[in-house]
Amino acid sequence: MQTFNHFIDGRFQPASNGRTFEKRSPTDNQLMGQVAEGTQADIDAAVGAAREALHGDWGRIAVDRRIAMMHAVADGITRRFDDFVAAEEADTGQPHHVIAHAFVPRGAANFKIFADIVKNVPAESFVMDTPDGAGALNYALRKPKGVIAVISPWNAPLLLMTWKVGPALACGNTVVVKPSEETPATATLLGEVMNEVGVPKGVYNVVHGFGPDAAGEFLTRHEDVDAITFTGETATGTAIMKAAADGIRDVSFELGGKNAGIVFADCDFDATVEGIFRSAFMNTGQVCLGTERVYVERAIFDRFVAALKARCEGVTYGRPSDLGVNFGPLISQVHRRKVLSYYGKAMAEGATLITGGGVPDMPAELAGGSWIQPTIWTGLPETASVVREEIFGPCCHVRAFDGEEEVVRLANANRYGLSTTIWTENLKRAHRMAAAIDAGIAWVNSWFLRDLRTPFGGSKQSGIGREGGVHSLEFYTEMRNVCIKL
Ligand code: NAD
Ligand code: 6OD
Repeated sequence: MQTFNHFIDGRFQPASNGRTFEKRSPTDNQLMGQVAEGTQADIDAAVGAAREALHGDWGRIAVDRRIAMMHAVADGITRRFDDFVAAEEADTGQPHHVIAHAFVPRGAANFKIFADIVKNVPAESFVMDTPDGAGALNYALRKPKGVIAVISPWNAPLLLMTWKVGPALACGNTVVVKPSEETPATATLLGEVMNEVGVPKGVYNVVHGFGPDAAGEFLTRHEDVDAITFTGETATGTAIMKAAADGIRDVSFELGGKNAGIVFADCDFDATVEGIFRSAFMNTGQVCLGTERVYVERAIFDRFVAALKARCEGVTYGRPSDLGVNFGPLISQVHRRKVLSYYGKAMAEGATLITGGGVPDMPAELAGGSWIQPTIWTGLPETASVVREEIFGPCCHVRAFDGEEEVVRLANANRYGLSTTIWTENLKRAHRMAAAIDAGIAWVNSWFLRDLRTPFGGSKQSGIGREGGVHSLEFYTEMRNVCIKL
């Protein structure tokens, strides 16, 4: 049995009132441990420690030393790779290959890349004329924004948290992280790494707990928080934006998606089936960038649906540590009830069920887990709830289309605009489609292929702002103009 305490001012500590909540395994619903339940006093202490560190060692540290420390954090994650993999597998129940090859390496990369960017980004400068002929020199200083609140979700906990903590710290800020209540493990473990590599106390703080009227909201409403970076549901983003309005705090939001996968008849068929399968079903469909709407050009529709069905019916369920397993459970029983309610709605709205639609038979020791079948529907109108709303589960609706104009109209008729994945061997068409789809990210013949220097974020109700590369610096620093009369 584990205890997940807060990490405040460099020390692990329980909640101020001693309260905890349970963390259960998604794999078998067994009790894994108790998590400190953050209070207002805990948030006050964490924000206070973060502010103190800004005024203290962290505020005074030389940039080179700060950058070296960020590399040390990345190396610390790599050194304790197996611990991070085990913690993330236990928290999420996702297969070893996803955690070990994709998510945990990104934890380390998120520290390295932003350290390098901060070190190398040039400063803006302008020389100007003055009436006396002497001139003046303007240059821009990048100052850290201050104390940053990081609110993160459960679907790729380490990747998504460090995607914000990495640039925030590299830019000289301090952070208070409120990880998802579902996945406390890797944020806690990162506290150990921070101490191991000598990051000053108060720079990285973690307060566990819930969102509304709890640690999350206490943090976003805290008057000494300078900016809020959030990944999660669009509805939560709305609540946080209201909280941020008091005190005019800046926000960066990575929110929900209902992303369209677009398959043209001229695609590389086998690679496309594999690509769409990954984009719809990786991480049991719990990826914001995932494809829940698939549009397939009519000429290959039947063949494509049959191939995707076969791929779904070949998945292997089981514990993350079993290397033959490639399909994990959903994060919780609560989330499974939500996804299953959509499975029910699809049928009630007249879907044709191609495969799945329920819960797989599992051996007795795993029967308590949040297992669910990958599911494909066809035959629904675009007005159906499973075609319009984000489900965040392993399911997609597949529809035939005729021509680019129709598919652009269908893909764009949604309130979200996070990503799209387009499959075609026609280069001109690829460029046209990438420009035409309303999305922050357009992948062509690929999906979730990430270069961390690129802008990342959503259009429409999928987010506010862009992070990644120098775009992260835009959010995590404030530019100050210095004008020197020569
Ligand atoms: P969520 O919005 O329920 O929770 C995210 C975090 O916000 C959690 O830590 C939660 O405790 C906290 N929270 C909830 N209400 C709050 C409030 N009122 N004030 C402050 N904090 C609050 O999201 P989730 O269920 O953890 O994650 C799934 C969602 O995240 C999906 O919608 C998915 O699309 C989205 N997501 C988006 C991206 C992206 O990059 N765009 C990435 C991953 C996940
Ligand atoms: O790759 C990233 O940087 C990122 N933010 C991925 C988001 C995945 C959503 O589930």
